[in-house]
Amino acid sequence: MTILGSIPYDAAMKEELDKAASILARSTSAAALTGAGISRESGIPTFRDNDGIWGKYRPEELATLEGFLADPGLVWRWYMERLFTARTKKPNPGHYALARLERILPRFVLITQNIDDLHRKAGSADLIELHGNIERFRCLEAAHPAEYDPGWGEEPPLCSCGSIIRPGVVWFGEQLPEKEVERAFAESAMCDVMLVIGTSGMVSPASHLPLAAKDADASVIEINTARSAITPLADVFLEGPSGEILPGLVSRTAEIMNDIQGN
Ligand code: BV8
Repeated sequence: MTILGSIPYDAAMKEELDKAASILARSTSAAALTGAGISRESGIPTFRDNDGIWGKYRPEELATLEGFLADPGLVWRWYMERLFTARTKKPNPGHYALARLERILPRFVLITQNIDDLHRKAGSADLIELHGNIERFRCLEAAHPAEYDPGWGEEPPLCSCGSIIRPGVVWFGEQLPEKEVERAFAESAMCDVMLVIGTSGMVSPASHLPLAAKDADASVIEINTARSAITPLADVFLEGPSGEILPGLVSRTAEIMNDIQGN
C-alpha cells in the first residue's frame, strides 16, 4: 500500500487513483462508510479536528443520555445550534460524487456516521444512517416522533404524552438502531470494495465495518486528510480532502467502466 502525501502528489496520486478507480469499476457490490470529515468542506466542523465541535464541549457532557438528563437545556441548545448550522450548509462535491457513484455502479450502499443530512440532500438514496439524523426528534419516554417546530425554544419541548422531546440521534452508550446496524454489517460482509471516507475510526461499532469488509476479502480504499485507525487496513490510501479527491475518482471510475463495456 502506498501512502500518498510527501512523494510527488500528482504522479503517485494518479497511479493510486487509477488503482482505486479500477477496483470500483469492476465491483459488483460496493459500499462506503463516511464520517464527519466528508462534511468538513461543507463548513461543518468535525468531532476531533482542532476546530471540532468537541473543542467547545466534551462528548461525555453532551452526546449522552446522562448529559441530557443532567442538563436538558444545555444539550438541547447544543443540538439546536448544530441543527441550524447543518441547515445553512450545502453538500460539497464529495457528497455529490458519492450520489453519482450510486447511479453508475451496479450496486452501491452508503453507510454514514453523520447526522447532518447532507448525503440525502446530495441525492444519495440507498443510505444507512447509523447514528440518526439531526432533523429527527422523538420523545424520551415513548419515542413518539416529533416534527421540528420553529416555536421551540431554549429548553426541550414536551410531547403530547407529557415526556420531554430529545434529538433523534444515537448518543454514546446507546445502542445503534438494530435494522441499520444489521444491514450495515451484512453489506460490509458482502461488498467487494469499501470506500472509507473522512472518519478517524474511533467510534464503534461503525469502526468495525471496514474490518468486516476486509475479513470478507473486500478491497478497502480510504480517503482522509490524515492517517486514521483504519489506514492500516487500507489497500489504497488517498490522502487529501474528500471534496477534491472523490469527483476525480468517480469520473475515472466511469471512464474505466466505459472502456470495459467497450463504449
Ligand atoms: C454502542 C451522534 C453498545 C450524536 C455519534 C466506554 C464506555 C461506554 C461506551 C464505550 C466505551 N468505549 C467504547 C465505547 C463505545 C462507544 C465509542 O465508540 N466511544 C468512543 C468515544 C471510544 N460507542 C457507543 O457508545 C455507540 N453505542 O456501542 O452501543 C454499548 C452501549 C453501552 C456501553 C458499551 C457499548 C454509539 C456511538 C454513536 C455516538 N454518536 N453521533 C452526535 O453527533 O451528537 S458519534 C459521533 O462521533 C459522530 O456521529 C461520529 O460517528 C463520531 C466522530 O467520528 P468521525 O466521524 O470519525 O469524526 P472525527 O472528528 O473523529 O474524525 C474526522 C476525520 O475526518 C478525521 O480522520 C480527519 O482526519 C478527517 N477529515 C477532516 N477533514 C477531512 C477529512 N477527511 C477527508 N476530507 C476532509 N476534508
